[in-house]
Amino acid sequence: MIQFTVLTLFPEMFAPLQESILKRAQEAKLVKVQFVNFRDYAISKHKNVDDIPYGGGVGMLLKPEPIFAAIRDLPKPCGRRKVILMSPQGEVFRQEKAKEWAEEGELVFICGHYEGFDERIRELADEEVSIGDYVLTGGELAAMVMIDAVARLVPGVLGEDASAEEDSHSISLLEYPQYTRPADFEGRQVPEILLSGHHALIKRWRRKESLRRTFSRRPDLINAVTFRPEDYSILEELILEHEEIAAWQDLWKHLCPRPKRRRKSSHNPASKLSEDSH
Ligand code: 4GY
Repeated sequence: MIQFTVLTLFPEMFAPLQESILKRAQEAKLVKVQFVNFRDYAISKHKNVDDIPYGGGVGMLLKPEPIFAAIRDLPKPCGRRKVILMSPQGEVFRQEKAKEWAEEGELVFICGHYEGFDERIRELADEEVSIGDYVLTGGELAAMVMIDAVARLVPGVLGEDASAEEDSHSISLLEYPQYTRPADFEGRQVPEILLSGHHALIKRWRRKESLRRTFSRRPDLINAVTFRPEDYSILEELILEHEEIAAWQDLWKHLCPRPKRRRKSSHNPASKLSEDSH
């Protein structure tokens, strides 16, 4: 069981976590999500959680006291606990981080709102993490994204046979195109190879299309790809189909198959001829 604790002024925003796969995971006690509204820890009679910035400037900042009090009031964790601050100034959240966090006992997400945090709130967090280079109105959507990405890695959440592991490997390489029935949809055909039943050729086709997609859509991922010896011939084909790919050739030239040393043979007049010439 992994526990997600969310510090937020808007727990109602998390309704989407009560649907579909995460709903089932919570019913099966594989995942628990709980909310702490840190407004409950505000001390002033108007329950203020924000205030104007020292030194002037626009907008309001979250005050430190309610968030400090909420964190201090959390019950002792059962296992390992990590406190995470949602912020566009944090390290960008990736699959690797989701895998790491899936091993924790409890993840506490601090969701800000308004224009920002009082800087002293940052010391409560073990990590400051962003879902990407854009600014949201609050950390809630970011926390939901991270909870979803981590929860699906918890054993049992995706079901017995479905492996989250397989698609997380393929983050460094984009997925190949997939098709289901019908084989002909209004004249749009499923690639013939997929109907052939030739497993080795299908595997090669999928690898080739994954590589093609990654080069064309996410060239930033290419440096992280581990090329395999059997990729060499695929990559040679791709260069002929997309000249731009030749620019990356240095990444796989070490896989170039060495030409087989031809044995001396009296049945091979060509090799005999070339030997005579020396
Ligand atoms: N991007 N990744 C993000 C965000 C909203 C003002 C601080 C992001 O994680 N969080 O944009 N958060 C801001 C709103 C206070 C958080």
